[in-house]
Amino acid sequence: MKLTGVELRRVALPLVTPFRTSFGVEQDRDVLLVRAVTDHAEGWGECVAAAEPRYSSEYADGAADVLRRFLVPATAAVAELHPEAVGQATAFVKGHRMAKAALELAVLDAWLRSRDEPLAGWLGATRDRVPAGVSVGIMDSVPELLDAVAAYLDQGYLRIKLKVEPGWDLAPVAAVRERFGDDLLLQVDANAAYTLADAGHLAGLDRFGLLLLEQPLDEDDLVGHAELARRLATPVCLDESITSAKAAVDAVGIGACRIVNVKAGRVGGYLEAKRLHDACAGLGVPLWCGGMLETGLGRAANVALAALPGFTLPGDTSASDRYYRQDLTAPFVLSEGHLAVPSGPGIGVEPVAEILEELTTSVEWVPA
Ligand code: NPQ
Ligand code: MG
Repeated sequence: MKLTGVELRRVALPLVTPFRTSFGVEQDRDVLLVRAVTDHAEGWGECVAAAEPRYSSEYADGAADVLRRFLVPATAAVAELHPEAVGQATAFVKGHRMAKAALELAVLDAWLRSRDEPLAGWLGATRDRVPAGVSVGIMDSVPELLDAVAAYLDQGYLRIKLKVEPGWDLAPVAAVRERFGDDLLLQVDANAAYTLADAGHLAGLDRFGLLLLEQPLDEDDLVGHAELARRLATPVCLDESITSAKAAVDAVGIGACRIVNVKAGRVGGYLEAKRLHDACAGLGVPLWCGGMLETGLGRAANVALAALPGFTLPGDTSASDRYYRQDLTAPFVLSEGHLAVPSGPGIGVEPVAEILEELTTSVEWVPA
């Protein structure tokens, strides 16, 4: 297989409701899509980078720049293209994992489609549906939050994740526990909004029986997380800090976390995510699949990954309508709190042509 060229397409999807986290408020998902055209088949990748570098250092315009100037040319120079070759050909570029992951997924999708093979099976998935959790943004009031959580539970979501920040933590968690009971699978995500000085305050979460506390401290602060973890009964889970399979093994090894949130984009692609899965599953570390407000294209690949046996907790793999009234693909829908793993070749879904055109804000062709 040889690369003919790559299309970099920006698409803007309005969110059904603003999504507030400790790092900002999102109104629209401005997303970079990558379409790999090869001599055998075409494939889609979705870059998880946001428009602004608030969750991580990467952002969509930066990803497009490194793709057009470095990653696509290096991949186009590969004579016998295959999924592993993308990571090898682009290894000279430091960082830019989300950009690399998007290109690797597009090539992987094209390669799997040319072989008529679904992504899930190729990755080693052992299930045909995955349990769905939902990430619930920071709200203006506790009653508003309780209404939102009640609606998600009515829809069938099997696990609730509350976004927290200083000033919005113990009270919302207490209210959700009080209203929905101790059996509700409940966890919180701080997106790095705290410091070690908050350890005593965060220990106040221990009485709520949370599944986990996600990324309380800075991305770079593994040692701080290890110290915090020693002071909490609630298990610490890392998201932003986990940039590779090795980072995950190291974090677990020093006691910085007991649970890992896996996002293929954050670790540089699905191949690295698979290596992370195999290493952590071997250590008995519980995994779950994170989410980055993906369109149906990225969501399809997430659901395939979440079907691997090491993913023992429900993920942020929500239905399309959690985020979008109109998804780019046929919508992912909840059935008894689960999403079906796509069974078609590659990622198993395609954009609906008219919707894709309608939501596209720019298109650039990068020839090989
Ligand atoms: C997390 N996701 O686990 C992320 C954070 C997040 C579902 O909570 C645009 C792009 C907006 C990426 C908002 C969930 C985003 C984003 C939140 C990622 O930390
Ligand atoms: Mg997170």
